[in-house]
Amino acid sequence: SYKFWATQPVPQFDEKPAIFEEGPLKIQKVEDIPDEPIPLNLAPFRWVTMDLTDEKQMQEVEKLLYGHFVEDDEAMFRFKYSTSILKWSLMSPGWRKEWHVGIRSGDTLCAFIAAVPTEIRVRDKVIQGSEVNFLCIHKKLRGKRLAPVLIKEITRRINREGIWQAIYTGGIVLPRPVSTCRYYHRALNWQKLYEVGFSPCPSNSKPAFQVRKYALPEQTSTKGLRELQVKDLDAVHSLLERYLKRFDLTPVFNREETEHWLLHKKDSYAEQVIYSYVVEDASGKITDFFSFYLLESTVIRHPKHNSIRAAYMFYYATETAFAEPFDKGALQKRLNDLMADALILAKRHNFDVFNALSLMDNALFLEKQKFGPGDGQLHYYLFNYKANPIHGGVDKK
Ligand code: YNC
Ligand code: MG
Repeated sequence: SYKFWATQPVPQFDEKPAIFEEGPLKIQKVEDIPDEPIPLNLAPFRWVTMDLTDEKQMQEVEKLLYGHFVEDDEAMFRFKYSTSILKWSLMSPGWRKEWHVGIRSGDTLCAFIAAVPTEIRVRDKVIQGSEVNFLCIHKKLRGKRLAPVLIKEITRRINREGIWQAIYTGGIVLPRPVSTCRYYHRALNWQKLYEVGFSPCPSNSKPAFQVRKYALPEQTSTKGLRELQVKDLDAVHSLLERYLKRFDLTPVFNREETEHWLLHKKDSYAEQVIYSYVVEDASGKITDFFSFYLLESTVIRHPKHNSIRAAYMFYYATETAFAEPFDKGALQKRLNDLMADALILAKRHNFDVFNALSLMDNALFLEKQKFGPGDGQLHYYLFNYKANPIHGGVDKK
């Protein structure tokens, strides 16, 4: 019943889940990829390449997503990607203008899809791939089979660069997730989350009790904790590289990418997106780091609140994971200490909620730090790559 996805090089649901050799599904050559766009047989639409260095075009993308991007099932909240977070997400090292694809009707931008290059490691194999995101079609143009056209066009543009694999995520089930995670939420401003309808009050509780339950200390407790600085990047790059090897599906960041994804640059962004902290021990060694990013959600039609400021757990790592012999209890303790401080810092920066997924080592701290499971799932997909199912990090080791 997946009319489009049944035609694509992705694993299908009827294929037996046996253990198999991992690798590409379909091999092609660049010279066999058309150098003309996929036909858009739907007047008055035309393809455009969005130049996101042009403030006006960046604002057009922001506006399309502001009105039409991902909502929750009850249409209470919608992701609100600022131009700062779009710049951070879509202009990462190696980005190409041609991978910021729009459809205009007359002058109006009415659909978008984008990708950036990334190295993806699946178990012991490293793939030169791409990450696809921001697939968005104006609400008035839904259900017209425009999404497959956008996907085929970005595939063509990526293939023209000799790249044949992609990673993407989504809340909906498509053929066929390589991994599935659950969202967890930790209230920082419970009263506001309650008012906007995000956090219900349990029947055996009262608002005042809930507020107390989620209260946080003013001060962090980890000795040597401070903001990430340029001088820390080599140490953080090495620590992150080693830490990510503990998991089966990760990006491979070079030093430049580590800088881009983790270091806030005041002069480049109107608004701070990435918040990163390191722990420096008495000898000056970086022993741990963690990071989270800001993504607001619009509260749709609410008399008092316009948006929620959500912190999303991003990358983290700790030397504690490399103790010989491996000590899971020590790792758990260290991660809980670090994440307790992450919550305090997010609160200090006026975030309303801290979100994390059931991946990496998160199961070691989610419950203790008072995260609760949400309704949402996030499915991970690989395009043109067959891989055995990938489970959360903690289950594995
Ligand atoms: C989705 N999210 O199943 P079948 S996530 C992929 N990802 O195809 P139509 C999707 N496919 O079932 P509409 C999808 N949602 O017949 C729907 N589909 O095989 C499939 N929402 O097309 C769907 N953004 O145009 C069906 O649907 C076909 O008008 C139907 O448009 C869909 O960015 C959409 O949630 C999602 O803007 C654009 O509803 C629209 O409904 C919308 O008739 C709100 O399409 C925003 C939203 C999705 C966020 C994301 C990741 C996208 C990944 C795309 C796949 C990339 C593959 C790799 C390419 C590079 C390869 C290389 C190398
Ligand atoms: Mg459509």
